[in-house]
Amino acid sequence: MAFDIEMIKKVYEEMPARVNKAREIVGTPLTLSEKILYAHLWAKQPTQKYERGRDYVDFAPDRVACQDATAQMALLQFMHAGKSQVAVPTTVHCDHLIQAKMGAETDLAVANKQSKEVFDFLSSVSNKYGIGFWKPGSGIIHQIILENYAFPGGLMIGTDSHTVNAGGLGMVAIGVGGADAVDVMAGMAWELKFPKLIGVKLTGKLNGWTAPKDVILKVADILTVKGGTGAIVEYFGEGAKSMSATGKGTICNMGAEIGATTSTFGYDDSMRRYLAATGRQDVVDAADKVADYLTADPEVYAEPEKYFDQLIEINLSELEPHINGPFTPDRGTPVSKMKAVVAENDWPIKVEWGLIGSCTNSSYEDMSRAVSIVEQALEKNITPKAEFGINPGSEQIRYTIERDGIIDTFEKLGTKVFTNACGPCIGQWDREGADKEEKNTIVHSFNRNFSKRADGNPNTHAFVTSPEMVAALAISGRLDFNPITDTLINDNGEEVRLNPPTGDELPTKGFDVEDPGYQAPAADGSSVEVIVDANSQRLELLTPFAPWDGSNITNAKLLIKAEGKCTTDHISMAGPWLRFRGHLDNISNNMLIGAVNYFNKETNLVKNQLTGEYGAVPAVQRDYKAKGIDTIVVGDHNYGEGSSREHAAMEPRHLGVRAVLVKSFARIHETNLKKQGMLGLTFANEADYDKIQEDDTINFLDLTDFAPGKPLSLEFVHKDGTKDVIVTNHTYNESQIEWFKAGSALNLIAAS
Ligand code: MIC
Ligand code: SF4
Repeated sequence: MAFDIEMIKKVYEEMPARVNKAREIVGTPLTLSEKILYAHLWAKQPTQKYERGRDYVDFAPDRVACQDATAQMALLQFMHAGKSQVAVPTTVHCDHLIQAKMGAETDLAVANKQSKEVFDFLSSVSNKYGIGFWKPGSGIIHQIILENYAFPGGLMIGTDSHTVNAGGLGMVAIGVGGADAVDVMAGMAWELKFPKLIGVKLTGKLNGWTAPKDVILKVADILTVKGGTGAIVEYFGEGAKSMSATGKGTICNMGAEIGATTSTFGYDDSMRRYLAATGRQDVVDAADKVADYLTADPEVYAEPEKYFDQLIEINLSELEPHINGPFTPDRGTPVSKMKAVVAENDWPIKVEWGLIGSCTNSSYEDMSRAVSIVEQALEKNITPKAEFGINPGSEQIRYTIERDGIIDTFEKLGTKVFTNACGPCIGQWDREGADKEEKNTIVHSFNRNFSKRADGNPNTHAFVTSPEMVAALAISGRLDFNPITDTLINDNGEEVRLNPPTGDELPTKGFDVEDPGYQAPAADGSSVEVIVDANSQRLELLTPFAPWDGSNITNAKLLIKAEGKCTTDHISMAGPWLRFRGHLDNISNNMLIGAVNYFNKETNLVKNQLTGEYGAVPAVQRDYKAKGIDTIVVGDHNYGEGSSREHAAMEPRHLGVRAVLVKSFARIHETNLKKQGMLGLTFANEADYDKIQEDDTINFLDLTDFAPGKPLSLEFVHKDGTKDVIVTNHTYNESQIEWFKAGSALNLIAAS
């Protein structure tokens, strides 16, 4: 479990010279993000200035993290890379495949049985290739990374969009698809378009009911789900310093929900305290020697408007608790407006469940502040009106909050303590009655609230808020309850008020744990065998995708024109489908089943142009594939928002979709499409989306001249014989075009 202090010291040793050189080349004082990025160039010493939002740059990350649901595909790909060991420290975390139902003890045992094959596979691959393995029940990937591996000034990638959580400890940590992780594990450079920079200046101080979560709920409301695309969000100011490291983690975590590449904070005392409390005083000692390099230059914070591409200012003293939702994390409502907004909309007022946990909000501080509200309910004799569930972020947190009586207090209120894992956050929730699809409201401290996400019920209205607000709303049982102004009637018929939450940033008696759930890899893994049963329904070895045949794609059919929000949850749903994440053919049966068909407004019902009949998207696509007919998918804005799951790109690739043409892409998904040898295109003229008709046949006119910066023209032949030529843009550079030609990026690695 060693947190590789030698590697960290080396990063710090090399940092000053590289940053000083970068400052000279860039010619201005540097932001923190620039310092970290320039200190991690693949070429080591900076030799040129990179244009933000334009230049693709090769980086050398310090570390890779994978979670079970994405690690399967990442490691199946890595097995093709022909390496005996991973080239950089890497860990795998089992957290997504554990369903929440009865409570931790039973649920974990069930998961260990049901997903044995997958856990055994991940454990043996990890053992073989030198990867640290965190067993089921050890905790949620991002919490474990924060507790053990994250360090100020580091660069990390992870096969999960919330890898960005590690910004809470001053890292640049970025979510990627598995194929990107394979590059780094195989010892190659990792490519990223040099991000734009958004500065968020935090003044004032959080107080009363307001929590770090409210900062990001507010930022999401301002920037929307695509406002952070292609940018790093850098937080600074007095308000930043006054927040705990885990609170900073919460803010960075949900930066994924605004599409940001990542978010980060400068090194400060809160990070020192957290590192020391988690047994890493030596990281503090090493970081202190280069502290100036772990934060932006003072000129930047003095005149931020000069150095950031966009600047936002939030006064924490005036910030209100927020409740965001339903169905999208950027629909923010301050608590004082909730009564009016709930009444205006047809949202069910009664709160059925309050869930506290997920990688966003499962720290010791979160649990202790939430329990301070629960304690009041007990003391003031209030019976909670909703059910409660919690998922501690790690075994270390669970053990410590049990020792400190926090679990006991939660349980007195009838709370279900689920496994230290993702659980309901990713639809791993066997919620009683969800199949009835009744309209209802739940509140949670998670980050995402897309339709069907938590319990599979499209009519569940999920609202995202801070853990302490979840506790208050669940106790009151009302979505429009404002704990700052409203009172409750207790069991004795008295009017009572909930006082603002209190809690401890870190456990006063220190963290404690008996068995954190870690398995170190074999020193020499060459004799370790990795077994995949040929008849398995859960795992399937990969067959390489075919290379491009060098000709234009012609006579392709439109598979679906997706309307509105089309997140990775719509493209490759999680929940029950998580079990097929290691089996490409099986999971392909969920391809695009959540996307809304523009022509009939239905999900999973598209026209098969060959038969004229309507069928499920995967079935119709399999029919085209069987007949050797190519297809394309058309979509709206921010297509592929949300998860890093590359299944959303591999499934269409596997089933024979050739191109995805949309108004705009989410970053990770666009890269995933490129890596898997697909064409990801955007309308040069957004209004052309309207020209696409249900019975269209598509001909590429100039794919044979595919080149960086050169638009591609597609001819859409309509049913009545008329045609529209639509010009599309793309962002493929030279090497990415090679991935397309080779059939996938992995085919290129395997060939070398
Ligand atoms: C999520 O929050 O949607 C997930 C599940 O953690 C995903 C990864 C996955 O799909 O496995 C993510 O955010 O990248
Ligand atoms: Fe797990 Fe939810 Fe965090 Fe994704 S967002 S890593 S599913 S806890």
